[in-house]
Amino acid sequence: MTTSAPALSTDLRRWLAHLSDTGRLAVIREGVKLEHQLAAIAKRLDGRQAVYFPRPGGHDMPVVSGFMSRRGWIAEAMGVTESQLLQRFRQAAENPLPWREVPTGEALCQQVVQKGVDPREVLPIPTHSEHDNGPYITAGLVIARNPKTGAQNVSINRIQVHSKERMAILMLPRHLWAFYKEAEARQQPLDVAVVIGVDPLTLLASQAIAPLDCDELEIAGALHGAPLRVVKCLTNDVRVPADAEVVIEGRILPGVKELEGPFGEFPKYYSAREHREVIQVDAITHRRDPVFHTIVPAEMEHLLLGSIPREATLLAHLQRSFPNVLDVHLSVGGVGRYHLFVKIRKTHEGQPKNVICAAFGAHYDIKQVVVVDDDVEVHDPLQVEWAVATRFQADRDLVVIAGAQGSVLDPSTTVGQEFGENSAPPSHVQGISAKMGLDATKPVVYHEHVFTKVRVPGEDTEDLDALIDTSARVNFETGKVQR
Ligand SMILES: Cc1cc2nc3c(=O)[nH]c(=O)nc-3n(C[C@H](O)[C@H](O)[C@H](O)COP(=O)(O)O)c2cc1C
Ligand SMILES: [Mn+2]
Repeated sequence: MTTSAPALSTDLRRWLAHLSDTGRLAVIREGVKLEHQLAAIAKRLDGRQAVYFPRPGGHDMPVVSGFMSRRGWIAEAMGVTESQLLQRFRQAAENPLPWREVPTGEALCQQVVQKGVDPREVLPIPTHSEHDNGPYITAGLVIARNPKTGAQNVSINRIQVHSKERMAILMLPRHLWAFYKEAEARQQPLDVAVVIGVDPLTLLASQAIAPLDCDELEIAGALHGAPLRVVKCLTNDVRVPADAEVVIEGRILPGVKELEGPFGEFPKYYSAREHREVIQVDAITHRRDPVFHTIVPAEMEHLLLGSIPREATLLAHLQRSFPNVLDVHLSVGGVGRYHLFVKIRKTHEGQPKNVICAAFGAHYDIKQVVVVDDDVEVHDPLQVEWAVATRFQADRDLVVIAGAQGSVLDPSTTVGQEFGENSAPPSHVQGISAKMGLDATKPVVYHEHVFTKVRVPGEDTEDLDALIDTSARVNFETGKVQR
């Protein structure tokens, strides 16, 4: 396995040039509208080509989208094959590499400094989905420091830009939220940087499910195979990737909330309009001629950035208790979050149900677990469905748990709930969900060939390139082959 990634994926512009050189980047004509049209085009090309929009909505700054929209591209950016992806990510997550700080003068992201400006005027921020409440930053890495320890954290959070100096942010109860609550308890704002336009591996590292106080920028360094160059923000102490395209410096204000949403989210539904925390903008810094990155919600770039680091963590978690767990996959149909497929080498009849229970506890988003044998490819949903069709019996192999915590963005968890003044139930009852596990494994011992998968000797090994005669044409009147 290669351990150092190729340099092209440690730099956004080189990665974009590489996609372009290999026919994977579509350049769209100038003047596309930021409202809906840009996202519509990016969505049409989702998973096929990244998209580059010069001068969208009359802005000088171009927008790029979809440069991480295939599993194979992400593996390529990491310098490994698809089958090594999870192992490589896990290795980096377990061996973070501290960053290296550079002075302001060496940081590309601070070449241009703007204060007192409206983000909507400086930046080409798209409005994505039909019912979105205006323009949203969807690919911003929010970096903050733990007020207690000073350790940094990185996450992507959707940010609604609704006035000159203020932006509303959705923080689910994870690390950024914990830092904010700590600052708020001291009646202090939480300093943040919103970093837009980073290299593919730093983007991926932002999604690591790491322990509190593990700075995900160090996981980015480990993925790069070299310490990430960072620089201190100009108006606060947050350290940001020095070569990022755009950085918005600001503070999440204590005790201030403004209405945010609706917004089309990863499950392909809208999340409700609610009061959310607010970022006060202090400065915008950027490279000369920067590129702005937007992620179209619920499309492949969004789903994969979340699902691959999660798969890596879930695999590590399950393997700690069950060494015979071989692989996991969060299916695209399950929006890369809700449906987990687990491959095991089963030795005891009860094992799959234990694995199911452990997976439910590994992440609250997981709603359905299917356990399959080692002759089933978990990354292929057709094979998993075949295993369910032929190895699963609902009265014997089904596990159901009622009333557990699920994803607050799963609309089916709201059925039967009272809706409050801003169309959402109170937060402590949001996302209550059943869990379902399916043991789709075959018995350890079975009669003769009852569970032997049909195969034809040679089906995997016959050399078709050598065997297919491309110059031959058949005369179907005579049945003879001609050349
Ligand atoms: C495109 C994208 C958008 C996201 N939007 C949000 C969001 O609005 N709020 C949120 O809490 N998490 C969001 N996430 C998920 C977090 O970024 C992710 O869970 C992250 O790993 C959390 O970091 P933490 O474990 O350090 O808290 C988003 C992820 C992606 C890829
Ligand atoms: Mn974290």
